[in-house]
Amino acid sequence: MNPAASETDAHILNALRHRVGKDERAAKLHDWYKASIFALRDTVIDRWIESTRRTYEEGGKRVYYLSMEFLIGRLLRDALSNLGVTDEMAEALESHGLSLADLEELEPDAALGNGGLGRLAACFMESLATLDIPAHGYGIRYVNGMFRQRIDDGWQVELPETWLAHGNPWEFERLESTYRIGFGGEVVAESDNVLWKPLEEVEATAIDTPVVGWRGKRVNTLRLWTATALDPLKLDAFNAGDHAGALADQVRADALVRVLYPADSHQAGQELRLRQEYFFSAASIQDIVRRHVRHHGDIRTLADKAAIQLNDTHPAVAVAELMRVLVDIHGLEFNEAWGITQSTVSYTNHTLLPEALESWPLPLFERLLPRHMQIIYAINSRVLREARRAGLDDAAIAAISLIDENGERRVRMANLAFTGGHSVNGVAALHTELMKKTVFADLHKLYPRRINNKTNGVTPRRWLQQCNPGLTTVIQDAIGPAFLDDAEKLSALNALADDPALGERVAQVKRANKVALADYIKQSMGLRLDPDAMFDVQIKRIHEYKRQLLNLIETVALYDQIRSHPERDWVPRVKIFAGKAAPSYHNAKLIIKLTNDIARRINADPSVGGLLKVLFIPNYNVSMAERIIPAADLSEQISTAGMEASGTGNMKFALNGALTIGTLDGANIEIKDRVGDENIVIFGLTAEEVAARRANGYRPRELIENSHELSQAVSAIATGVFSHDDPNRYAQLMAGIYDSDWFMVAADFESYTQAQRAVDARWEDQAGWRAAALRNIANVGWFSSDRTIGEYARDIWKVM
Ligand code: 26R
Repeated sequence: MNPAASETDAHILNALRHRVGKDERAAKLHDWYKASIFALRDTVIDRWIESTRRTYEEGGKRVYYLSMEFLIGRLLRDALSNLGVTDEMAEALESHGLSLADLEELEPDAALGNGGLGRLAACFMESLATLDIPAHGYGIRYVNGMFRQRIDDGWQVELPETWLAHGNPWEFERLESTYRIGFGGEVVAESDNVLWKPLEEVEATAIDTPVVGWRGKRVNTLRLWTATALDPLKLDAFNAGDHAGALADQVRADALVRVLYPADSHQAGQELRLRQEYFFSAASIQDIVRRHVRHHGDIRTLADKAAIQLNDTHPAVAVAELMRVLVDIHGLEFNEAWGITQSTVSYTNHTLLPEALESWPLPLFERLLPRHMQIIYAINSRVLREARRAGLDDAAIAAISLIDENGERRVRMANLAFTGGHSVNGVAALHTELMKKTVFADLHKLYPRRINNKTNGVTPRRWLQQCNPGLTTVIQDAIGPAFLDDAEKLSALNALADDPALGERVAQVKRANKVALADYIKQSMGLRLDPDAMFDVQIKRIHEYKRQLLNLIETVALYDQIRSHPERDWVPRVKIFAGKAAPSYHNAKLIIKLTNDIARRINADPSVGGLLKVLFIPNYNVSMAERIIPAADLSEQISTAGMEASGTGNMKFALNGALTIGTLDGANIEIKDRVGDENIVIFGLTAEEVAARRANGYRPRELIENSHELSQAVSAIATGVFSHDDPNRYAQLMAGIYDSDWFMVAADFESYTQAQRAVDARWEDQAGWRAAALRNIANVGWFSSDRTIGEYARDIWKVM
């Protein structure tokens, strides 16, 4: 063993004996797993303490990223890789006949998020540490994160995921960081200031997880809040026989941190969700203010030392909470407090879908947060007076108002977040332009300098180096290691894109990744895949705007074509789907069932002769993405133009050498601009064309009836060809396409099938495909979250 490995080995054995309490002769795999994490964790903690000391000594500005979701996934491989100790850990374990890969599989995914927004927060945390920016992430320590998806007879079934069941070696409780969080009650006047007297209170306690940056330069903190009742067990009630009553407060506190809301499409307006939002926002604001006062004395310098980024509107109530703390507790004048709040806070918007924009019924908001309601009225009167002075008309003023007066009155969280900060950013160029033209048009008129763009990015550590070590080695052999520290240096591959030897090596790695995925699918689903077929992948949340249906209808049409023209040179394809549906989203769940119905039929049909396979991989999560993306040939990014704010999966696929078939939506546009028109397959209506079609009375039925291929496919699904057990199962779903087709599936079908046949033609020219794959890898380094965070740091937070 080399010296580093034997030192690691000694460390593991010591942890096994003294922290796990096991003799190495009796240790089971999960004991070794724990011991390995404990051994590694010591190094992490040393760097963590060193980073924290340095931050205090330097006394500079810190970034606070407030997010209801952090979809971080597993941490073992990430920490090993970022600390550069993977090889010595693997070698130490091998000396006991153990494989590091097996141990890694024991770690549960930390799935404290739904999808794109939560995963972005996780990539940002890693890049903040990598760029050596002092930062804290603030969120909720959900006991049950994203649900586990099981597929029963083709249908999604949701089960609780118990990621904490066997303890979490990465977290540290910080009892000294405990705050009281109030709900309800009333506002009373006391001499010359007002005071909120809450009816209920719970305690929020910090639980910290270290976040290791690349090369371990800095370790930052992800601080997640958990809840405890002030009086967790009322002994007198218990002794009097009222066992439930004695525990009632703790049950209510537990509920706050019990589950992540699994909806990413419709805001349901549940009271518990608003309570969660306030709970973590208020705890975070109190923590930030306390740290500031302790280290800098004067609360009025807050904006010089703290930048608070709101990840969507979920923490928007932090604006009102900060105002409350500044005015009611620190005694500042309203105007001064407002100036400090605006200078400190900024907000990122992640969706334009009207049904996903948060607003709360005013009576609910007022009952739960009476003082915050007063503050929001006060903010609103300021903002509306400004609007009036600027000469805006009544319609514009109604749109700017923090209170929606159409029908039942509601508090608009986006307007609160927009007005409460100095920066409002979109997550891709098109999305940012659409923000200015649609939801925020009037606010943009009033504050024309506030909206700015920060195109999303992904961390190349997790999404290239860790998930695709084979490709990483090939790239390093070709262009040297500089790209490991600066992903934009991948551009050196451009000069080698047509080198057949390099193309061959990249293709070998891709094939090995496909074989590994096929093995996994064989084991877990019993399905045999041909690794030489094109792996065509659409993995993301199931949503009508993401148009899994367009892909499925095209799959059915292709199936028809293969059966009618078996003599043609069809390119063998494996169509891979995965993703979760919000439990209350009926059509999304039906789309999962349809995928499985189509898969069963096609996979069992000998007449397609193995040319087409369809599969839905259950329980898509971060770890599953890390397995699938390196094995993909084709990346499906086919949302209705104007509806996907950015997308980040699109970036991960391109970075791993998949070609994209996509619409001119979100970051696809910027990917096209960087990889070049010849290295991506674009189809479909533009966002402007979609808007024009909708405005001019779109008639999908005519379109469908005029296309033989499309009408065959849609009517086959509608009439039960894939659902003999329930022929009407998809009648309504398909009627939606005939009658309204809001997502323009029919309008884009022709263009999509043509694009797919163009993809086939490219595949036939393997040398051309490999060169295009290389040009994708070479030119998407810009989509590193290091670049994105660099822009936030310079333009919004002023910390670089
Ligand atoms: C209010 C509640 C129901 C809710 C709505 C929407 C909860 C969560 C969401 C998730 C949304 C905001 C989301 O994940 N948006 C995605 O953000 C990614 C990161 O910016 C984008 O890449 C992606 O396009 C966008 O859909």
